[in-house]
Amino acid sequence: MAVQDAMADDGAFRERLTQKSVSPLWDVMANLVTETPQPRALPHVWAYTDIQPQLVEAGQRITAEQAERRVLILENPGTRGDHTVTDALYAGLQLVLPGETAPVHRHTQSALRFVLESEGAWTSVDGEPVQMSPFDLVLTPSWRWHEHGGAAAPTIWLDGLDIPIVQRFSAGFAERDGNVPANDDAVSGRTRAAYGANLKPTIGHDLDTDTPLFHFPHAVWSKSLAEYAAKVPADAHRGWTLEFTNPRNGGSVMRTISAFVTMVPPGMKTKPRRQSAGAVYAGVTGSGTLHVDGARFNVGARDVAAVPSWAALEIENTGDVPLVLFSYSDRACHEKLGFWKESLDQ
Ligand code: GTQ
Repeated sequence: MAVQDAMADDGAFRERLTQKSVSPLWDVMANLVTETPQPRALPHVWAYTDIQPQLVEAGQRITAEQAERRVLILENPGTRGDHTVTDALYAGLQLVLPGETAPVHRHTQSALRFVLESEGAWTSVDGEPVQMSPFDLVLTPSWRWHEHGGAAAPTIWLDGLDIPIVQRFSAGFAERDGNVPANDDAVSGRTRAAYGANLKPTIGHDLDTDTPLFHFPHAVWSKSLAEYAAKVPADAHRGWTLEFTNPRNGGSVMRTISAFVTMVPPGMKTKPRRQSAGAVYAGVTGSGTLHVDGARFNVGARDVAAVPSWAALEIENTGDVPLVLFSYSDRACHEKLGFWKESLDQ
């Protein structure tokens, strides 16, 4: 008789195990130790034209002050209600209306903002303000005080956070009161002046911290990406991809989250690539199709897509201008913890 049949017959034994808060590994071994990642998240695209009107309506129903953060969470259809976009990451679309402020707070969770619509909105990090223009990347690393303010027009950005990771470790702390320490160093443009040109101050130097540079303007990264594309051929699996880095150590832009920009020229479809990290893509310019494990998802400017761990991804430019995508993933964690794997199909 097979082990499992013998066990199945013995209901009394199983009942005793449950009462004693133990369970048989052999029931679940194949689910716990899988040959390849088995993400619960599904590939999915949120069309901006679908979600943006819901966010505008939210703007009529609740103020930024009341909500603390006026955000519609992108709930992955495979894990609805878990508040996750991939198995380990969170995504949301945040709206700040003219004249509003999303109040200052800080938390363990690291956050990035990828700006979708803005005319002069701002975020401040430890008191230092930056202007947010469309397709800028703005970071609020772990435990930094941050607040957001609206300007001339409604402002919408994509929030990317490591909320599920912090939740799994039950490591979350937050402070909301107004006891923000005065930061005399918080002069607009200070971190860009100190770190923005491949130079760094020789004092106050700690390799082991999050990036001091927290604003990566679209005007700067899009120029680098275009110049890179003019100098080297597109990679068959990645097109042209550049990673945003921490200028102190060259590593991922935050300790838990990596961020990238990718360009694929008209007529190109990349070859299938799998990575152990779960990723979120946002359209910047052009139009294309993400083929995820063979299923097709159309993406254009401001659309957001979830690509779960180990899904085979091909990026096809279906238009006649370059397809540019921003992405973030939990690769930073995978690399630090020794989990990172990638597979390139021919
Ligand atoms: O802007 O600080 O989407 O704390 C979720 C949690 C945004 C924020 C989110 C947050 C924020």
